[in-house]
Amino acid sequence: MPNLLEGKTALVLGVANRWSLAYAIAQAFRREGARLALTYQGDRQKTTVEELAAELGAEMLTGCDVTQEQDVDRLGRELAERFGGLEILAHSIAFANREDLSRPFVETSRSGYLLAHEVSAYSLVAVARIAQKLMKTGGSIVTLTYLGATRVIQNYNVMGVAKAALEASVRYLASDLGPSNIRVNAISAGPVKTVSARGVKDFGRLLDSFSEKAPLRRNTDPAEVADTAVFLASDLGRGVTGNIIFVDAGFQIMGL
Ligand code: 1JT
Repeated sequence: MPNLLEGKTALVLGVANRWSLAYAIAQAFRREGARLALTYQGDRQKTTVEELAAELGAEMLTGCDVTQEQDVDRLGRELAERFGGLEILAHSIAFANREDLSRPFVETSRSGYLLAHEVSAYSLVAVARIAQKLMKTGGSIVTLTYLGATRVIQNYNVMGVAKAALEASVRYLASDLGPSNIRVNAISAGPVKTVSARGVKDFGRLLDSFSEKAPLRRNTDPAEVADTAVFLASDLGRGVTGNIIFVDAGFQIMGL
């Protein structure tokens, strides 16, 4: 089913390396004929993301630290100059301090709590504001979340609280931007062995118990998360906004 995104321009935030969910999403968008713009977070990621951007045939690559308002504003201006507008925005960014994903949640520091929320939740609001200006004939904003937003999942801790804020932000943004024909949704992915997740305590064990319990008896493949992002970004998803779609091999329906 090629060309579902023909004639559309997509901004993908959060490509850090080949294992990033954002990379799988950018690949799928490109496969479907979208023009691509990517951002990288800092100088440390620049070279890696430059290579990936070239492989993907991205037409724009720029640095953007979402905690810096001037970076976000500059991103908006560069997109306007290069493409004149935007139809798709994929937000695949999160951060929490390592120690906040291993110690008891009650030990979360004020600064760790604020940092996780700023990077993982507020950033969606900041980029939605620039998208609103660029998406003149409507568009689709997609972000990534995780079950830890609504259930207590050992060690997910402050990220779960930040994802709860992100999911609520999806609903408020969907309400604000709906009249401009801009849809806002989240994909709740099952755990994926990305570079960020690899450093998480007992992550391998979590993946094993996940695949034992999930109805499909396997883990989540980044490509299937990406294909759901294509659906939401394409006209096939035109009636869907403010939703959290689970792409998790069915894991979240299970009780015991
Ligand atoms: C971050 C990290 C956000 C890992 C993430 C994340 N969203 C999902 N994961 C995977 C994950 C992590 C834990 C978990 C289950 C899944 C790493 C740091 C940056 C932000 O716990 C059961 C901890």
